[in-house]
Amino acid sequence: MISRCFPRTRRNWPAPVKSGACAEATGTRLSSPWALPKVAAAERGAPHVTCHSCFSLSRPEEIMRLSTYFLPTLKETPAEAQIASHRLMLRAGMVRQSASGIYTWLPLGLRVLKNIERIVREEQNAAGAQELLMPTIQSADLWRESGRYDAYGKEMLRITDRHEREMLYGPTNEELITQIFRDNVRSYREMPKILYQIQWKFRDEVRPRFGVMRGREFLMKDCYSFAMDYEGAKKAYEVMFNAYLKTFKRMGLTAIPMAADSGAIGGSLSHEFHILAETGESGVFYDVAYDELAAKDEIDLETLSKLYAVTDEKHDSSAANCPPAERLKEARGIEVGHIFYLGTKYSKAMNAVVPGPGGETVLAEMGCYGIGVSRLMGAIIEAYHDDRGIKWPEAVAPFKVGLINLKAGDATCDKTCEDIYRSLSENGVEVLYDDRDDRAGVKFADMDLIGLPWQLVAGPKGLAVGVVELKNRLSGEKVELSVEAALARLTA
Ligand code: 5CA
Repeated sequence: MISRCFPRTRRNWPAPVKSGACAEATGTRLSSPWALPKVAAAERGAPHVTCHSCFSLSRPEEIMRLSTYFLPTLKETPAEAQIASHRLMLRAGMVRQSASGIYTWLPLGLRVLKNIERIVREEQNAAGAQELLMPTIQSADLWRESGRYDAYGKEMLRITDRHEREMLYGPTNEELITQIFRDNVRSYREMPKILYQIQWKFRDEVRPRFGVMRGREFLMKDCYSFAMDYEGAKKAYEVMFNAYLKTFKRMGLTAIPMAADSGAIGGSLSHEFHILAETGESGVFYDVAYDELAAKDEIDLETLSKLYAVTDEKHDSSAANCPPAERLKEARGIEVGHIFYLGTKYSKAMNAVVPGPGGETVLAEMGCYGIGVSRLMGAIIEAYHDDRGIKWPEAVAPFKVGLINLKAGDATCDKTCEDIYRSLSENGVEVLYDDRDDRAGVKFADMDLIGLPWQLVAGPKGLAVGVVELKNRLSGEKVELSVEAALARLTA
């Protein structure tokens, strides 16, 4: 049995104690620096101590401990943040601004971003779209083909490489995907196609604000459909439309599809998906019937097209389908998605043709479909928070459970918490363990701030009579129950 040091890149880095004070636990000799030594069950309850100089781990299991997790929370409200989601993302240690509208995603924030991304990806795949990944840097010449290089204006970040070639950081990808399609799809037999990516975009917004809500660098899911005719394009639009409703619903959001302007992307039919929020940047008008429809899973375009829901640029109280004042709601919305029927705007400009059954050349009928993946995080927080912090819906939460040890260092509390942690992990439940030696008030406040759906609290008093406390962050409901019952509730 020897003591050994682990490489500094290991995950779950424990907080070091004073140099030389390392109470190195015993590990067996390892064949590779990445292998984990087996730790006897009896040793698991041993104190968790490490040393500045050797960075060794006393107990190397993969436990997400708050004492070592990189979670720089803030007590004070940052002055620059004007809306709740921005304030809470900064205070909960999820993001940090690197430059105006450009953010670093810290571990807690990144976990949520990945969850949002996963739901978006699953629903795109389920809708028959295929994922690819295009570069962030594109050639200016490609954009000259569509005529958008000059038309796009100052929002586009233009770059010149060392050979004086003009490049740009993609604000969107219609040109690039049309080129890929044009160069690789050879026959009507390969049609239709729906291709998407989840990739960073850059738009040099005049007024980046509200944190990730209107960033300059942001993560977007952009999807593009190619069909042989208008009917095919309309079908793809409808499929995406329903996929969007499902996607937002899975995140706990009710998104209202609004007839919208197509702006810089172009095309003749377009819907924006809005989450209602007082802090939303867009004004919207809609028929109260949407509130009832929102509860449904599938909504067909036919039903929707009869209802009135528009962004303020399109609002017209004299329109035939505009409801009377008592049925018309005026609100503010956060645009989390935007879909467009493009027709042949890009295929015509870039000669994206497909040979039809009779050998004739057919211009591809296109659509494009965007979701603001990073913006969604702000939108979810706007919908789910209180004055103490975030209240994550389970589907996107960074961890499902926050396990609070009220007396770190107490052998019974430590052992119970670690057993609970292990048991939950083995059942696929993600847990963040607050093992810090700190006041209960601090622990409760931090847990409320970061908003994990469940808080499981173990303290010496409760354990003495065999109970822990389980709190639901969303409802605020608290119950005392046995460890076994708590585990059963959380793994059900
Ligand atoms: N080419 C299409 C999508 S394939 C497109 O670019 N559409 S878009 O301009 O409407 O953007 C799609 C979504 O990205 C928007 O609905 C919004 O949710 C998000 N988005 C747009 N600009 C920003 C921004 N500056 N910061 C954060 N998210 C943004």
